[in-house]
Amino acid sequence: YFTAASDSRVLVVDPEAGVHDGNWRDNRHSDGKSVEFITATAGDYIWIEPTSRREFDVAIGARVVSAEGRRIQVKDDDDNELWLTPERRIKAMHPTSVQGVEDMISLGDLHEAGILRNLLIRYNENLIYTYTGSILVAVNPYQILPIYTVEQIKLYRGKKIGELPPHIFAIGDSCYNNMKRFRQDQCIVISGESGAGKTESTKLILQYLAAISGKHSWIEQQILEANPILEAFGNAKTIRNDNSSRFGKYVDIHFSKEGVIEGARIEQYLLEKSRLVSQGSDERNYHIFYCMLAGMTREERQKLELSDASNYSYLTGGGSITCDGRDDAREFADIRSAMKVLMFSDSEVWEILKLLASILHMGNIKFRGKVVDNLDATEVPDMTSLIRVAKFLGLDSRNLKEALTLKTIFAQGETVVSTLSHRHAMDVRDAFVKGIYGRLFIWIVTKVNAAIYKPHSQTRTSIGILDIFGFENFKINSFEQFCINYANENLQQFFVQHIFKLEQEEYNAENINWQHIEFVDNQDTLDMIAIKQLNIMALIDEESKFPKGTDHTMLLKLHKQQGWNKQYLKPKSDLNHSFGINHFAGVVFYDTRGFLEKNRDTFSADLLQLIHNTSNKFLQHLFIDDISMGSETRKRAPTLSAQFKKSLDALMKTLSNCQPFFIRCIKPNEYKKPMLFDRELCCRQLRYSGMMETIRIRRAGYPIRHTFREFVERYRFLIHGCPPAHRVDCFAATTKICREVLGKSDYQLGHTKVFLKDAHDLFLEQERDRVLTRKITILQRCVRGWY
Ligand code: AD9
Ligand code: MG
Repeated sequence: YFTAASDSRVLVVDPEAGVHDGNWRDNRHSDGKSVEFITATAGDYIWIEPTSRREFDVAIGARVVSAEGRRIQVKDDDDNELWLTPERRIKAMHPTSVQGVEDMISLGDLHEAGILRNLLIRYNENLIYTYTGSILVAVNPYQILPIYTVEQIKLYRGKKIGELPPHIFAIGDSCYNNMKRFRQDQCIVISGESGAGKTESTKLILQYLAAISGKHSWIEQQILEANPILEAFGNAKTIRNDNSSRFGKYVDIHFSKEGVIEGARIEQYLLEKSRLVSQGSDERNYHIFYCMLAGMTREERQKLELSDASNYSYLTGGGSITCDGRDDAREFADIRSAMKVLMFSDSEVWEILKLLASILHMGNIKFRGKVVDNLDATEVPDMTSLIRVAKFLGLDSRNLKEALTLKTIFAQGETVVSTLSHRHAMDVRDAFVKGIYGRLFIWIVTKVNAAIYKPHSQTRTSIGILDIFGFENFKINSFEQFCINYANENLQQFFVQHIFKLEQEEYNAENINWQHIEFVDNQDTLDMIAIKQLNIMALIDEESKFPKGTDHTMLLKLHKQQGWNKQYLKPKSDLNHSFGINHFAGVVFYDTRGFLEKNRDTFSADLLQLIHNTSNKFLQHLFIDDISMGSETRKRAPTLSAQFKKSLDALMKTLSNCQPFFIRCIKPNEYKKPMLFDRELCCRQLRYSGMMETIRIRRAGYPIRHTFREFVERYRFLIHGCPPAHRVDCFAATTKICREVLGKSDYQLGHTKVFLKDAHDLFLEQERDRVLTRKITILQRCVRGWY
C-alpha cells in the first residue's frame, strides 16, 4: 500500500480511503531503526520540514489533498500547492495545531513551527490576540477591528483571563483587579520591533484603564492627552512605521485606594536625535515640524518667517514631506488643544514654536569652506537664515556666526581661537540643534508631568506601562542599537526570571519535585556589557572621557579586555571596525565608528557661552544645568550611556517591585498591509521576543499537564474497565492509568494535575489511537510488508 519510502520513512497511502490520513508515528522497528510512517486521507494535516537551512525557516503546516504514485499532493499554510516525494521530511500535526488554540501553552506541538502556525490561522480570522501562558501575543492587524468598543470594554470588565477570548483588555483588567485585590503595583511590559503595535497597545490599555477606573474626570483626560504631545515631538515617519516612536517611555498610572485614577508620571528614554539633522530615504523629521508648518496661522508663519516644509533642508533629507493618511494641519490643532489641556501657557507654546522655527532656519544656513593662512576655514555667504536664527534665539548674529565657524580653546591661561573646517562647522551646528531639541523634549515631558503628577498618598498603588524599543539587529548597528539591546537584555532577564518563578510556583503548588529543572539565563552577557569589572560600558565610558580616545583605541581596548569572553565576538579581520555580542536573541555586530562622539554627546563651549548671555529666557532655561556646571565639571558630566544605564537601573528596580504582565507585539509584514503574514519575519520576531524561553523552560520540566479529570476522560480506554470521569475517583484512576501505561518513567502526580513529558503525550496519544481506530492495523501490516 505504500507509495513511497526512504531510509527511515514510509509514506503509506490507503488506496481504499482514496488518499490520505495524516497520522505520524515514531515506531521502533525490531532492528532498532526508527520508522516514521504516515497514512493520510485528504483533509488531514502534516508538518513539512524545511529543505533549506536558512536561519528563520521552520516547518510549515500543510493539508493533504491527494496522492498519486510515490507522491502526495498538499496545500501548505502559505497556500502553495506542492507534490511531496519521500525525501521530504514530514511529521504528523497534533490535533491542537490543526484548529488552533487560544493559549499556546496547550499546544501539543509546542515548538516554533507550532506557535507560528497557531498565530497564522488565528490572524487569518482576525483573531490577533493569543496567550502563551500569561503572555499576550498581539499580531498587528494593520486595520481597524471592531474589538475596542465600549461594549467590549464592559464585556471584559471583571472577567478572569481565559474566560473570554484573548484580548488586550483582559490584560488591562487583570492588572487592575490584581492591583486592587492584592494592593500591589503592577506593570505591563510591551515589546516588539518597530511597527509591531507597542504604542497602539499602550494607548488601548490606557483607554481601558481610564474607562473602568475613572469618574471621567479632568485628570484622565489629561493623561490621555499627554500622548498626542509626546507623539508630535517624539514620533516620526520611518520606513518601518508611519508613526514610529523614537524614544522609549514608561507611563505610571496612580490609583487611589478605591481604584480611581489620581495621577500619572511619564519617564522617557533615549530620544533619537540624529533624525533632527538627517533622515533616511523616505523618512521624515519629527511630526511637529510638518504639523506646525501646515497648521499655524498665516500671521504666526509670518512672525516666524517660515514658509513651506519643502523649503527646509532639515525636513527634506528623506525626500518625503508628507505622510499617507496623516493630516498634519489637523494634527497641529489637536496638539495645540492637548497642550491647553496639559496647562501649557500660550507664551510657552509660542516659545516652543520659536525654538522649532530657529531649528528650521538653522538647517538652512549654508557654509562655504575656504583656506586662510593655510588653514581650513568656513564662511557664511548668505546671512539670511543665520540672522533669523539669531533673532529667535535672542543672540547677536555676529557672535552666532563666530561660534559656528570658530573654536575657542583655553590652554594654560591663554585663549586660542582657531578656524573650523566646513565639515566641522556643520557638525557644530548640528550638535547645537540636537542639543536644543533634546533638552526641549525633556522639558516638555517635565511640563506634562507637572500637570498629571500629584503628590502621592500613602495608600496609592500603580500600574506602569512600558513601551520600549525591541531588540534590533540591522545591517549596520551603532551606539543606539548597543543601548537598545542592552535594555532588552535587562528586560529579557526580568522576563525569564518571572516565567521561571511562575513555573516554580505551579510545581510548588502541586507539590512536584522540580529541583532538577535548570535554565540558562543571560547573566553572562549582562555581566559583560555592564556589570563585571572592565565591562563594555565602562570601557566605552573610560575612552569617552579620555581626551585622546578614538573609536579605534576604544575598539582595541574592548578586544583586549573582552576578547577571551565567550559572549564577545571579534571580527575575523583587524580592518573591521566592529565588535560582536552574543545576545539572547542572536549575535549582533556593532560598528564602533561614531561611538565616542555619540556617547560624549557634547556641545560646543562657544555656543554654550552664547546661551549664557542670551535674551531668550526660555532657551537659557533649557540649558540651565549646563550653564551652572562650569567647564571642568561639564567634562566629567555623565555620558549618554551612563545616563541611560542609570535610568534603566531605576526602571528595572521599579519593575522588580511590580507584578508583571507581558505583551509581545508581532509585525506580520513589512508593507503595513492587512491580511499578510510573512512567516519568516514572524519567526524572527518570535525568537527575538524571547518567548521561546517560556517554552524552553516549560519543556525542561513537564510541559504537558492535565487535570485528573481531563486525563481520565481522554485516556481511560487504555486500561480495562475504567468508567467515565464523572463516575470514578479521578486521582485513583489517573494513578492506575499512568502505572499501567507509562510504567516507571518520569511523570509526576500533583494535587490536581498529572505532569508529563512530551514523550509521554506522544505515547499516550498513539496508544489511544491504536485502541480507538482500526486504521492502525492496516498500517502495521503495511510496514511489516515493507521490512
Ligand atoms: V515603533 O517601535 O514606535 O516604530 P510600535 O510602537 O510598535 O512601533 P505602533 O503602535 O506605532 O508600532 O503601530 C504601528 C501602526 O500599526 C499603527 O500606526 C497602526 O496603523 C497599526 N496598528 C498597530 N496596532 C494596531 C491595532 N491594534 N489595531 C489597528 C494597529 N491597527
Ligand atoms: Mg511606538
